[in-house]
Amino acid sequence: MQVITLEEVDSTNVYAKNNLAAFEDKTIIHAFRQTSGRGRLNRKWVDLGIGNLFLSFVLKPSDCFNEIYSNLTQYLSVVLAKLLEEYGLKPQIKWPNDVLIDGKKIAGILSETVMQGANFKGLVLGIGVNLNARQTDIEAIQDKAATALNIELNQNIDMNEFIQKLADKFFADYDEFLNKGFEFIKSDYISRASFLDTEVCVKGFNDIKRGIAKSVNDSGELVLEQDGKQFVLTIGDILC
Ligand code: BT5
Repeated sequence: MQVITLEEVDSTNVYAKNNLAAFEDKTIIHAFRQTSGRGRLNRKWVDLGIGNLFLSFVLKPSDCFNEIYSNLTQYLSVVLAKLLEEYGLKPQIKWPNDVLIDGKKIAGILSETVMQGANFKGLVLGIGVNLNARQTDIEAIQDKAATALNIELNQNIDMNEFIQKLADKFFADYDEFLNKGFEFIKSDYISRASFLDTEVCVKGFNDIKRGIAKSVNDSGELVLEQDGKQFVLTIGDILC
């Protein structure tokens, strides 16, 4: 596992995608500053200053795309949740891959698939974790409640140690996850899920669905019940 460290970059995901051919499988791109961090669906990831984590895993698991790769964000959310538990926190996962502390967002995960024409080239799995943020900067994120590990623990966090632990945990079960898929992490995911058996509204591409979040199926999809009918959602955001 090689770690490439950059002082500043627009986005570790964009950098990894643009230079994918130059990187071996399992390379980690880490930047101290990220000027144009990307969230899902064209949203932004805010850089809360030096000491916060911006990192992308370059993954080249095979020559062709496998559905299981879509669940890597959920795999990483479980890995992160377990790591935060080692720091004494009680993280919760909000479908599909948000990691929250007491309902506040501490991390964001973004997976991007790289294709060349019809050929699958690899994946870039990015993660941002608020490790050392100031409360005043956190409050500047107005559309969502957010927090940081240093704020939760009232102490500074050693970023190198955190990266090492995150990478070790990620790769410890990575091969087994690729063989078995979401089912391999399902119980770990469900036991940390904050949304099951509650009424939720989920924003998809074109609509918002409201209903009871009944379960997460073996493919990691959300099963929603609305007026006695069940819907299976593959992508979306739980808004409330
Ligand atoms: C995400 O998107 O949560 C995925 C974020 C992935 C960021 C990493 S950093 C390394 C790599 N390189 C990149 O360019 N990206 C990845 P989404 O679920 O769309 O959430 C975005 C929303 O989270 C924003 O609209 C804000 O509401 C909120 N947000 C933005 N920055 C935040 C922060 N630092 N802490 C907590 N919440 C934040």
